[in-house]
Amino acid sequence: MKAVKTLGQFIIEKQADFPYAKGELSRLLRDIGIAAKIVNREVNKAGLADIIGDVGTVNVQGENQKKLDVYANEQFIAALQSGGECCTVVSEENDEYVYIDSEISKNAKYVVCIDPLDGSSNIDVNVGVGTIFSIFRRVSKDGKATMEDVLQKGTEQVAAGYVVYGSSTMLVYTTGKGVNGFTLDPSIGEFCLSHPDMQVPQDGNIYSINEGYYAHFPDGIKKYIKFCQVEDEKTRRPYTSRYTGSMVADIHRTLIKGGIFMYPITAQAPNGKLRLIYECNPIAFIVEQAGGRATNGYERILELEVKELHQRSAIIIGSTKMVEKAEEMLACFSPQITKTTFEGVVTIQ
Ligand code: AHM
Ligand code: MG
Repeated sequence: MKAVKTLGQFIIEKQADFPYAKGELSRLLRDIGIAAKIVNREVNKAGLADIIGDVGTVNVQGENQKKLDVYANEQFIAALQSGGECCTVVSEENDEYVYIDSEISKNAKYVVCIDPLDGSSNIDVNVGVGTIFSIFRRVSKDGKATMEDVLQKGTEQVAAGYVVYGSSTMLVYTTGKGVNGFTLDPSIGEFCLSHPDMQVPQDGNIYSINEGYYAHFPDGIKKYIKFCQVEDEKTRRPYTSRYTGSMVADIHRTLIKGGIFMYPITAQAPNGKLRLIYECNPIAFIVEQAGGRATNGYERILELEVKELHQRSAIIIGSTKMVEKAEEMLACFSPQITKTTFEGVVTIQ
């Protein structure tokens, strides 16, 4: 019988890939894994205890904060604080970045950017949710971390990952040497290696987008959606459509089965909806490491300038061939958004 390999064992083994590493990144990943187990326990209980629903507060994005958003944020920050390897956290749930002010974090070298509970509007209805994290080495030498430390380009990430709390709970991460997935075995309380060296298929037949906003998409995206829907035996079209409203769940499926996930600019979200630092960049790093492609339709996500903490971006990501096709169609049209009505087409932006 094959012995199971836990996340902890795997991280220690892989430490040798970084000849000068002193184990800090490994400890940081371990701490994130521990917080993920605690959050998983609560997510699994949603519905039983008084943990579903809104807190009654609104975050910097203007979104209602769910009780579990707040709980997950506290758990991850507490784990990073007690671990001692992280100097600053950027979180979807905090307007400003959070200094980790403790004696053991004095010399901490890493910045962690996190969406503690992505897709949280799905909690109340038992659809999968996730956590997304991104790790950078700080640029400044000492003292409190600066804006320069937190506004680094995606290409500077040293690690990134997500946890998907779904029909089973999985942690998937990369340190820039491929992507590995671990499934939580509830009987032993450990993440165990279940998906070594994950590769996103180069082509696929699933497209994932909130088509409810169709009228508000740029013409290139409308054209690509139509391309997905027409019949063509050779290219296995029409494709299938899947969209959960939880990016982590949609990306996890895309990694395993292939496909394309799109959240383009829309008339309501002229810069896109998803946040660059703690949603698009980490997911782009993972998908590229698995052999896929990640762009905003025109430029590589990982090379986008980061100007502010909660900056948004469009994202088109997944199987390389599908993303390239969408880019090809975007290039044929103006990036302008035109509103489709029953009467015809009206330019609105
Ligand atoms: P959140 O971080 O506030 O949960 O928002 C991000 C989520 C993504 O997981 C998902 O893909 C998207 O928002 C869904 O948005 P929409 O309902 O506009 O399709
Ligand atoms: Mg999110």
